[in-house]
Amino acid sequence: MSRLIIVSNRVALPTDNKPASGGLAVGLLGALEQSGGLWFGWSGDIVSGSRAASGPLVQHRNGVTYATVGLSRRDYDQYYKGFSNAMLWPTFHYRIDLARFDRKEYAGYRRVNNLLAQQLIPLLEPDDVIWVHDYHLLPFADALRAAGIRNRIGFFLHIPFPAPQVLTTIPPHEDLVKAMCAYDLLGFQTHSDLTAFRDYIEREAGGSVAPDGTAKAYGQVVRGGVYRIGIFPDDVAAQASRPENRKPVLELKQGLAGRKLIMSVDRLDYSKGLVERFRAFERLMEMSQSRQGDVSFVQIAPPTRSDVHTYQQIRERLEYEAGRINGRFSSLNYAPIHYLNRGFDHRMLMSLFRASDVGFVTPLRDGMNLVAKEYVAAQDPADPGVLVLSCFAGAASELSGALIVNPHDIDGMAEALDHALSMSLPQRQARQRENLAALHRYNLGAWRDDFLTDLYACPIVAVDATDSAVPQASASALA
Ligand code: ADQ
Repeated sequence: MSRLIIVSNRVALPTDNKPASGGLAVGLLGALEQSGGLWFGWSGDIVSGSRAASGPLVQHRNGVTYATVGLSRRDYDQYYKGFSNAMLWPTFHYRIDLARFDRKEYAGYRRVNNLLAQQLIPLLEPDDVIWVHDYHLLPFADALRAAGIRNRIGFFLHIPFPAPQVLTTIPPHEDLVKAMCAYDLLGFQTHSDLTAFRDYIEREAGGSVAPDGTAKAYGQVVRGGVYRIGIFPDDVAAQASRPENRKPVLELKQGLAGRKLIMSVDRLDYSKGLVERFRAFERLMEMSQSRQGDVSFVQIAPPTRSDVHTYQQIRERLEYEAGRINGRFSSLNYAPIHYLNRGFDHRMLMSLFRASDVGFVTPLRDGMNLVAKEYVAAQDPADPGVLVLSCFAGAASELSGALIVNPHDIDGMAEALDHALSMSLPQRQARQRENLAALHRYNLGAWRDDFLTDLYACPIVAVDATDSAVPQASASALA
């Protein structure tokens, strides 16, 4: 079996006290352990320029090899904080009002992709299969191909892929999509993401899409598919009912004094629709006097990317909204919103989900949204909570048992909360069964295995003696 090489922007090494965290890491590690593979990427450290260029640090943990590199301050500012998070992230989430383009940052983005590719090359073996993750690394395969690497290379985009009208607001959009075509296989979260990519190929790149979905553009051939990322629902269910968490959950319940509980958990990000969500909760209070004092809303959202300006702004805005709404509806022994601006242990979060009545997950745009899936998996089947979910999360097309809302419709969200809070037990159970069936169908193992099966089936790139930098499609890929 070929070795699997995973490449992601950040590599978090498991330690003795802290095993691999998050379902995604666990899912990918499973595949790495089987193939004796390697995980390559940025260590998260900012180092001096000479150390950044000194080659990866290679470490072995539990049968997996980790190769990590540091980034210089300039690389971090231009590649990570700049083009990736101030241009690609907002634009791919349809927030062109928040996007900021800077040519130097784009040059830095391409430079760091080249630099990372150069650092990986000495570690590669001829039949390794390479799986690259996310928007920081759109041109990574292009950099490898330019250096003559012919291995199979696949890419999975964890965030949405925008419609061409939005994508073309990025000045070097053509350069980016051309670079993406250097991959053998592109994986997207949903059909609308894949369709957006194909639309760009046909309408902007003057390329074509064959009936089998293979795209041909810029003299390159790339396959594309939808691979719905999931979780391991049984693992989440086990975490949610851990006896260790019983005490804090009991304390929470005592604090609620019989009130119903609405729960939300996100990274603090403007794509997650937090302000609109707070307003919808406020509208629920306005709509119905009986809800005042009867329901509490817990929002957990630790800061991320806090050195990016727009993230500082969203934090200030939310603190203001939480204070304002609490000022309106609190009494001496009741505050409607508990806004916790810090991280929690993942297993504890799953127990809190189980203890709640409603999971309120309303991103303005989201690739998939694993929190929605974790909320469902954490529920007690005998007395499940109700998921209220944004129609703009990838998960909405699978979780038909959720109450689907438009996060721009504050009244609609408030009504959905009201409906969820008053839903009968048989209705909740029926919805939970529907959602759980979807979770099992699209679990994390299926996502990983389907993607890798398709990647291993891609034909090896043929060597073209006239131009080694341009990968040539094999005839079978066009069939
Ligand atoms: P994220 O934007 O980080 O991921 P999401 O999928 O909701 O969003 O969460 C990923 C993981 O982070 C989940 O396991 C969740 O429990 C955890 N998490 C989120 N908030 C947390 C918090 N406050 N404390 C602790 N853990 C928290 C990106 C894309 C998504 C896509 C995923 C996976 O933006 O659309 O679903 O990648 O592809």
